[in-house]
Amino acid sequence: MNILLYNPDNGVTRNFMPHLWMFLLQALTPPQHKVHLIDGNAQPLTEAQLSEFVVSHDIGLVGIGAMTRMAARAYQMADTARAAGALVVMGGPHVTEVPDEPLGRSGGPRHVDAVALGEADDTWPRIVEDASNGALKEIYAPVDNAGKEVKPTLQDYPRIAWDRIDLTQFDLMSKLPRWARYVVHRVGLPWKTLLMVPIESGRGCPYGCDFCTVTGFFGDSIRFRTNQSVVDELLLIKRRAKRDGGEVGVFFIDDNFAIQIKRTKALLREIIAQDAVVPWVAQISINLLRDEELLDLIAASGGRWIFIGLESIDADNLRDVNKGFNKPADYAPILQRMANRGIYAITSFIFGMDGDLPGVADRTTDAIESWPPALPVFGLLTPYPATPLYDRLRNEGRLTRPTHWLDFRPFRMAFTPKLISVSQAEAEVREAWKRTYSPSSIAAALEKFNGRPFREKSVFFIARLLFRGIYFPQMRRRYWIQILLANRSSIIRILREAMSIHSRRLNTPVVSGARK
Ligand code: B12
Ligand code: SF4
Repeated sequence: MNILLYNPDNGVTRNFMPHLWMFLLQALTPPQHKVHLIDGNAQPLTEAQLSEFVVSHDIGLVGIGAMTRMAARAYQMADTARAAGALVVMGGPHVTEVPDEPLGRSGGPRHVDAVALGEADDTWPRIVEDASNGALKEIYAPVDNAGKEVKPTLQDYPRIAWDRIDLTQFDLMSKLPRWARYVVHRVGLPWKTLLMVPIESGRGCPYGCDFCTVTGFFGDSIRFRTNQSVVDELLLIKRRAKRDGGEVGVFFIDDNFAIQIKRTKALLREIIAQDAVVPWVAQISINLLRDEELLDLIAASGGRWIFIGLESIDADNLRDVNKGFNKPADYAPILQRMANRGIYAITSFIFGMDGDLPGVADRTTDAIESWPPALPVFGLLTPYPATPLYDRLRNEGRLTRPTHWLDFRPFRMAFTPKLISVSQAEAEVREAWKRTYSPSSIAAALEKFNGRPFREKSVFFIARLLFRGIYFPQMRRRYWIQILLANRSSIIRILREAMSIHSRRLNTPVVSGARK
């Protein structure tokens, strides 16, 4: 049977890296079936194109995965695939949280033939076999014979063939126009390709923050792959980068990469010992980053960026959403200790919390500007189904758009906050993005790199220009021209610095035979 695994786009933003689930399920598919992968974030498809693909490739089964914000688009594409004659199964966090919705049991139309609940590592091969035998069931749940939920241990994690997979659609370099590639090369980043590959080393986070689906979905039972299997995957990726003459970065997509610090340190030591070091990004909560030995190991093993859910600079807000383990007083010193080692933070903030007042954007941005340079991101508190936040707001009668995902609108509130109006909360988030990514703010952040290696500064600059694109439409050439023009002073300064480093290098006499 021919299978298509498809991740819809949301029509608004782009992701910079492929979704892991499709590569994982491909690796778990019984070998007699042929699997095609399309990630709509990198390769947007219209309904007509999807239909044409299904028919021309004789696709028997389409597997669709989607975050809540992509649900409406996913259903639209599921309808299209079914109309083109394929069976459709959906999986992932959203349909696990509201399985009746895609199955048409909650009053709306039916969009899928089957739903895979929870982690599908063990159920996927069964789904494929049932579909190819014409015996697809409606619901697949990861349970044992007694009906008890079984979570994959990850001890026998499959080998994902990163050395053979075509990742052209995710090459960040290929997305840049030729002249921009030239600029990037001049600032000291000489790669032909630049890929970001998702890897997981473990699953689960027990912290249970009220707005987060992770504890409910992956459970509070934390599971890890063996260190060796992670190291082997890194070595595979490293070999690929060498072969392509490019750079490959890794995103450890674990929800909280250092949740068991001892295990994380052991993994990082193995990465260093087996020379599996590649530049990497991970998500770690700030409380775990107090550990200086962990920071040393992160730096030595290639860790460059850490995504940290700081959420708020207000301790009461944090307690309200069950994230009181974040201590705002810790933020600056921890970020500084990271920056001293060349590790920078993607700091994530949420507005619209119950303690937020008008002006929260300015207060938060003032704080951010007093810290070491980072890539801040801002969102609105969003009640995802099956989270404690969703249930609380529903019980309090505060949900204004209880099925907000069926009418996805980026940066729009779905409930009424307490001390701030809906429109004010939405304005605050716009203001925070505008101020933080303004050319003057970017220039000020670059000043903070004095004394640090030039490469850190140039990578930071490029990342700061690109990163916003994950959250805002930045797909058209017009946006890029605007951004580059607005930041021309910083670009010129960086280019001048690159040239002076280049000419200093050319003028440095090479002492024959000297090796250190
Ligand atoms: C990496 C990641 C990102 C990356 C990008 C995604 C990418 N390209 O990989 C970045 C950082 C950009 C990102 C951004 C956002 N993310 Co995110 N992200 C994740 C993260 C950490 C890992 C995803 C992953 O690969 N997991 C590992 C794989 C193996 O698990 P999985 O995807 O769930 O797949 C398994 C099952 O679900 C199932 N499955 C999944 N799909 C399918 C399909 C089929 C057919 C089948 C059978 C099975 C199946 O099988 C898989 C194996 O068991 C998850 C949390 C998490 N741990 O999952 C959050 C998560 C997916 N993100 C989330 C959110 C909310 C966001 C943002 C909206 C945050 C924000 N407010 O800005 C943005 C949206 C950006 C955008 N442009 O749309 C939520 C989604 C909640 C929800 N119900 O939708 C999650 C779950 C985290 C959370 N805190 O709750 N994210
Ligand atoms: S620490 Fe992060 S992953 Fe863990 S429950 Fe909180 S928000 Fe979710």
